[in-house]
Amino acid sequence: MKNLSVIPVVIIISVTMGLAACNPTINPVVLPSVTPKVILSTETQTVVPPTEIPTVIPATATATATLTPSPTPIQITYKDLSVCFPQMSSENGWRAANTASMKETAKALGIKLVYSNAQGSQKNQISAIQACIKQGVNVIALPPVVPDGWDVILMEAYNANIPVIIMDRKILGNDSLYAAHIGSDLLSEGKKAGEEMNKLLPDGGNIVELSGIAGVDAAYWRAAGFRESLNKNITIMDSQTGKFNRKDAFSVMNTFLKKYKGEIDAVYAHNDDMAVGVVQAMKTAGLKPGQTKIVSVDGTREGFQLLVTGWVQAEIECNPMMGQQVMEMALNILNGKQVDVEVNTNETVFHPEEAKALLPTRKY
Ligand code: GYE
Repeated sequence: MKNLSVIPVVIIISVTMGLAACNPTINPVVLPSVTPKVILSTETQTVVPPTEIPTVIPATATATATLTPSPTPIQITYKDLSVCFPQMSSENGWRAANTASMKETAKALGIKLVYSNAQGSQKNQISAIQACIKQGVNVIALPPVVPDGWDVILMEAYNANIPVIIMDRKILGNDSLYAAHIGSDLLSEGKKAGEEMNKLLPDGGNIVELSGIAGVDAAYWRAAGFRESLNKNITIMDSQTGKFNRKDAFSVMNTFLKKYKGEIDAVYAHNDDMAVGVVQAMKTAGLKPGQTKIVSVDGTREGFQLLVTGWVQAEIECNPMMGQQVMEMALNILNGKQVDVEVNTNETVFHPEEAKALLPTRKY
């Protein structure tokens, strides 16, 4: 009897998920997971007998609509959750804070976190997701190292009824294969950076840009937004990738300082690690704080220190502390609740004036 009552539920939901995938008006992500060990309790769930399974499910139907409502719906709690977190890398302080936020939140809520570090490789991230699917996790929270090439693995997760939350960077491809994206508004960060640069150079000037890793959306949108808001009287003399790290940024800035000696009024760095490298190069070249302005992105403690010491004039915040938002969303999805498909983290802009007071409480 037990087995019979489970099968129809699985069939109904699979059929409905199939339809949802074909119909863009249905977001498959709001469907509850059917991972039996968490969702279904045959003791309390009344199930539609096989003969009542509709042969054609209307396009607007949802999985919950096909189930006879149980008198007391089973609510999943945080303690039931196992979340797969195939982190992309450990490239800098921002990433470390992002990892810590996920680990600390999971610990505090009693969630089982399946963490791995892909060392910057998409191949490793895909293998980690495959292992998680095998293991039968409830949710996958994926910070994608690159935007492309996710459809096949996301389809595997989809077929295993494991919802995926994309976090931090975004992906391209079939957006019906994942539940939602939680992360920064990268275009807006770029625009804010441009606005800050305009304020620093009201009469125009020459600047150089240290962009993030080529092909990564954080680099793409930060560059695009910046160009959108930058005044026409400011010239971007050069733009090279500092690969989001201080070592590469140091060597790029060294070259810039030699090539454009005395011509650079300001620098736009796509993240704080690179701003640190830029400052090292400026020090080596004998520049003083504030002589050449810097606008940077992230707002890490190190970035704040550069604000306080006068090297950086504006910090565009990019908040890595997403643990709470990701876990809350995971729980809501599993409980069949509607979730927003695009959730932005709260972010602001910091200047030297407020940096000193805020530095002691800065978490990352
Ligand atoms: O700004 C940077 C990190 O993806 C938004 O990645 C993130 C970026 C962040 O390396 O410091």
